[in-house]
Amino acid sequence: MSKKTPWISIEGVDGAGKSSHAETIVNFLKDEGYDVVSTREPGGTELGERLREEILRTDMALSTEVLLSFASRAEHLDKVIRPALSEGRAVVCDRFTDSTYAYQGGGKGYPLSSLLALETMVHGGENPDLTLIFDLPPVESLRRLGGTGKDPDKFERQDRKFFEDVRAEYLSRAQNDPGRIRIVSSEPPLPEVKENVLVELRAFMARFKNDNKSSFKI
Ligand code: Z5A
Repeated sequence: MSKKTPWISIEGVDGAGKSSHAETIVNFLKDEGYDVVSTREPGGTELGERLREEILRTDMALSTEVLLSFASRAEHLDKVIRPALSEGRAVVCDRFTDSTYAYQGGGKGYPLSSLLALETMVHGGENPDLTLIFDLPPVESLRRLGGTGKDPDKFERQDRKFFEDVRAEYLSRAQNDPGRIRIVSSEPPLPEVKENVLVELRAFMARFKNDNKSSFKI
């Protein structure tokens, strides 16, 4: 039997600290002995990166935005995620389907039942083994983003109410799927958040090895 390898996604409102902690997660998995593929959504493939530019920069109908997000995801699963996992590599994905529920569902009001139908079509039962949501009140995330000097994309130009709705949807998903989704508060200083990330990763890895005991036998 081939060894099952972990797939971790990271989520959160803009500026909540995903990028700041992605490296910690990758290094943790490397220390556990895995080859790690680090990837992102929208994007992760050549076509996905082209779709990303459209999704982030072009004004479009909400259903178009949803369909392009899932199109990027279909390509990503087919070309990057499934091959990596089946070759025994671990995957760290900066955003995945929880983002679509949070931004297009919670933030923009696209029906969650339609998102579920698309999720079922595009990735069936496949989901990350662990999702870390970096949680931060929007007032603070907007303050942090204001300090980056980056040209804001169309999501970053949304108002505080939008980010509050995005955050609420993330928190609701975490409550409904506590086995997969863990919340990490991004309010404390970076070193403290990093330590909390490591606590979550150690607990996850112990569960993951236990749940997949048979594939860890040599
Ligand atoms: N999107 C969507 O709508 N639907 C979908 O299905 C998918 C995505 C998949 C791009 O995502 C957009 O795509 C996203 C949703 C949409 N909305 N936007 N914009 P992205 O992940 O590429 O972009 P982002 O969310 O804006 O990520 P980011 O700018 O890289 O932010 P971050 O990774 O969460 O934060 P950071 O760069 O690590 O930190 C931001 C700043 O805060 C930085 O200066 C840090 O040094 C600082 N920071 C971080 N943590 C701390 C702490 N603890 N204390 C103090 N300062 C901190």
